[in-house]
Amino acid sequence: MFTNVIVRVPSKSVVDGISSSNEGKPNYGLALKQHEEYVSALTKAGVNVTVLEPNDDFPDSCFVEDVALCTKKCVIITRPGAASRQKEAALQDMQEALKKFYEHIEYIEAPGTVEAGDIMMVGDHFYIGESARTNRAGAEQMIAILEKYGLSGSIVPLKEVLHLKTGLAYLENNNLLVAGEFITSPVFEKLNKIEISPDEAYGANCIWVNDHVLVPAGYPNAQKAIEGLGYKVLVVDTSEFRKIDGGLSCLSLRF
Ligand code: CIR
Repeated sequence: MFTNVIVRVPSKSVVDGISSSNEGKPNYGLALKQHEEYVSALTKAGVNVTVLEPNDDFPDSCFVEDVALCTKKCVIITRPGAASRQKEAALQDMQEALKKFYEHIEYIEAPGTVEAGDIMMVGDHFYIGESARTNRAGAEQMIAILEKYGLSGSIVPLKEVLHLKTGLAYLENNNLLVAGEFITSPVFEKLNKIEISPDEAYGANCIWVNDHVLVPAGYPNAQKAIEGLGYKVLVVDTSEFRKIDGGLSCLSLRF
């Protein structure tokens, strides 16, 4: 069960977020509206939402998932690999919000880099994508911290996707949505893999929140597959965040 969620309202500078897509810049007004709808879907799923103020200095700062790994024992503040995002993790309002919930706070240190969009929790185990943003030193530091608290981690080298959870979503109950390079990956063999087709790959970035699953709007086959597993689906439009490579999971910290 998740009780708490932290989000950050997108700033006007979100239009300059890092992007590898050719879909143009986000519409700020629409991004704000979609963010509000995201928060209300989370509220429907029964969590308390802490909403942080927008920060214009960091165009990608609404993607709070990347700056911390929240576990049931401790929170680990990351050190993002994207230069423009490195100082996001140290933002005071985020640190203060996390301190309200966590007694144990750990930090990833140089030369390690980690963005927690690369980390997927499955029970007490954490799969860590080694990516353009999360390096081996960062992943190893993360595993050492997790082990200190009786948790575990393992490294999954990534080939194509930005972050591990760009192509994977663990929906609890052994169910894993998989897209792209993860469909054939032997790493997740023990889980019940639900394949998301290439034309709906973005739809693999869903989030489980207390028996509800938030699913992005516009991915009907992914949505049907998730409904077929018995979850209560909440559809949220994230078109403006998709333009800057962001999805549903990136927009919140859940714990
Ligand atoms: C970035 O490139 O960092 C942002 N434009 C998107 C971050 C997406 N975050 C995530 O997948 N966890």
